[in-house]
Amino acid sequence: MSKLLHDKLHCGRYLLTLQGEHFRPLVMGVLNVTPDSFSDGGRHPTLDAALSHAEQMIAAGVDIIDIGGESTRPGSAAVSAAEEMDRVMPVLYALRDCGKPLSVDTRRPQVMREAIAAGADMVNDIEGFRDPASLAAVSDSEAALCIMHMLGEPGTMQADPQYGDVVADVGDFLAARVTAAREAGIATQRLCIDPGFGFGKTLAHNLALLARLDALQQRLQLPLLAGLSRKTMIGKLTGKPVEQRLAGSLAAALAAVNQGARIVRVHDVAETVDALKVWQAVTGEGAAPA
Ligand code: 7PJ
Repeated sequence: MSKLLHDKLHCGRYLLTLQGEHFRPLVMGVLNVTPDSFSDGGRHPTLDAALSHAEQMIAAGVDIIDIGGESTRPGSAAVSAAEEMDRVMPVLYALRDCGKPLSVDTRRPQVMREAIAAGADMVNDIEGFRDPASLAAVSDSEAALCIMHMLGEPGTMQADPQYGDVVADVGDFLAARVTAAREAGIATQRLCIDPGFGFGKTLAHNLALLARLDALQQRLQLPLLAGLSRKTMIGKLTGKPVEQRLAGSLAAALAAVNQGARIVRVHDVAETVDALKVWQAVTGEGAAPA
């Protein structure tokens, strides 16, 4: 497992161990706050559903909760800033004191600012903070940044993506964004990187990145976050629809941590936590499970 520049990720109110004796891979649980057509008809069905989902993730051993109000799946339509804020902010306020770091998955500087003011510990930007206003929104805070690579835009990114060498190209992009973040006054201890599986990548691109994740992490010496859960690449490999991708997603998460990923972003927290306990007992990486 490659060495990192820092032992702990400075994540708002929290310090998360990234290497050494007490390290174990961290599980980021996805909390989608999007209107549910199958709601039970409560007064705040979207909020209630999100909070009970968060409760389940906490009970299952989640390390970071990633709150998202905008769907960025390939081909998805954009939501307005007001709509995104209406979805995300009540969940942030409600979970503020839940004891787990809260991440906000957003591309909007305005949402970043409001979220940090409300207590968000991390900002996860699928655009990798390319917008200078996004770096400005997070610079004067303690929040961690997840800098993700995406080629193009969610609406069109899967239309024939091209790279020279995908690992080198993604590394170049991430290195440039890390430099920009440092120049904006953001401490290295607040940064993690993400190759952005499925964001402007073919199956071959995704597999090349997964197989060489540790090379990418070694180049930047920053903790790497991998999001593979239920993605199209799992569907392509298994022939399964999205609701039957659990086993494939667990295999992908293990492949990622085996390649040095420090954080995995997943939908199925309980199952991933179990898989990682077994992986860790076998590989002897970091801390023994309690
Ligand atoms: C990712 C993400 C990912 C980070 C999404 C989905 C699509 N943020 N947000 N990394 N994916 N950092 O979950 O399928 O891979 S939304």
